[in-house]
Amino acid sequence: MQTDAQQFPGFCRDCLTGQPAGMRRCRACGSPRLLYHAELYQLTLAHIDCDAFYASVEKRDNPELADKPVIIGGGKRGVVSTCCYIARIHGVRSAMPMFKALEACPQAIVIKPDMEKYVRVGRQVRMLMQELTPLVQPLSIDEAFLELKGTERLHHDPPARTLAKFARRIETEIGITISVGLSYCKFLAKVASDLQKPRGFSVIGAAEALDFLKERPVTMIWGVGKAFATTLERDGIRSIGQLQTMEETDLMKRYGTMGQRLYRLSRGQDERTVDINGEAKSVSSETTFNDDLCDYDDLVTHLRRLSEQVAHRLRKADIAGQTVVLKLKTADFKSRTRNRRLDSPTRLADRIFRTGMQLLDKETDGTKFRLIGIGVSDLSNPDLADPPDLVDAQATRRAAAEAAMNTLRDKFGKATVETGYTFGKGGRK
Ligand code: DCP
Ligand code: MG
Repeated sequence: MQTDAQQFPGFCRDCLTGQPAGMRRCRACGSPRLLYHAELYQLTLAHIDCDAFYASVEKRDNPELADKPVIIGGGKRGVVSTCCYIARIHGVRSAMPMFKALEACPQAIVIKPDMEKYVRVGRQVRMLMQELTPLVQPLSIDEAFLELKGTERLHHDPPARTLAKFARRIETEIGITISVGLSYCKFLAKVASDLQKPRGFSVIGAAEALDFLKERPVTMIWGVGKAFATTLERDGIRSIGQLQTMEETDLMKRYGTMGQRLYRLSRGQDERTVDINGEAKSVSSETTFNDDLCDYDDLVTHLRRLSEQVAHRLRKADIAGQTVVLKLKTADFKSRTRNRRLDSPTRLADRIFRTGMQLLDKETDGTKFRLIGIGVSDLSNPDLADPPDLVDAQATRRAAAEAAMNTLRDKFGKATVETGYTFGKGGRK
């Protein structure tokens, strides 16, 4: 007997019935969510990302919220962690200060993040992913790459259908929704999963890769952040199509190894495979200054903010790190990296920050810097992180102070409480 996949060029994402070419609605259930693509049954590399993850979990647990705009955040930093798609219609976005978000959407319901719950749900999703294939590479709490090559026999279906079934299963068993990107490489699978959110399923095949990328902005390329995009823009480069016309040697001369990445990814060439051990080796945040800085206090202000970002990302990825890494780049582009290994892993902004300050202290000798970064390596699971500190009573007090501050912030909102270092300048102590 022929399978649906052999017989029909497409299928329905709701009931999985195979569809003859050109259908607009499913011939069995009437759903418009049909999937067709010339390479549909050849592609095997997927990226899966949960939709409005924290907000979806909260909506699942409180059905009264279903049709209301929901914002998660307002805890420690007074910013939006995420918001549901209804709140997004009003312009609310992740990382927006809470007061701005509430200006945009005053009727929104704000919920404080419950990290433990999100970590638990994230793990459940991951366990179901591992039933599809052993080749799962998590990237953060709510997303992963999956390689489904060779799973056809196990699932009696090609990867595209297996993934659609999986999306249904997450909805019924976990109660949240996901978006799927299917392609032949990691770069485009990740791009694809973002194209149709929420409840999306997008396919980017090898044949269309060049055309698809041509009109897109360079920021779509993995590794091109704001600062690098500005550099490219200064050189007149905005679209990936422009990169497609440039020589590899030219790009490498201009931008070093990043130039090589631009060359390859702009052409849809990405040989990276799904690597179950390939989780990040370090987590860091850095910033390039508008004007070079040499003053310790100025640098410390940035360090505090960056440490909080790192701690936030560690929590989001459910990991901890034991070595703190300070990175500096001098005005004449020389890099300095300084490490210190802690006696236990950490995910606390305060510990990262204080270690960073000690490392920075030795470097501020009048040298002008154009960039500062802070991060942690030696990543591990967070179970052993930040044990109650018996030796350093100071640290315990600071942790208690941090907790008390968080409570105050949650109660009175945004900038009521700020540490001496983010608000105004801390002194060198
Ligand atoms: N997150 C956060 N702060 C940010 C970005 C994200 O706390 N600046 C948290 C909340 C998100 C979760 O991480 O729910 C996953 O991040 P995503 O970038 O995948 O965002 P969402 O899942 O919320 O939305 P999307 O549907 O765009 O994936
Ligand atoms: Mg997500």
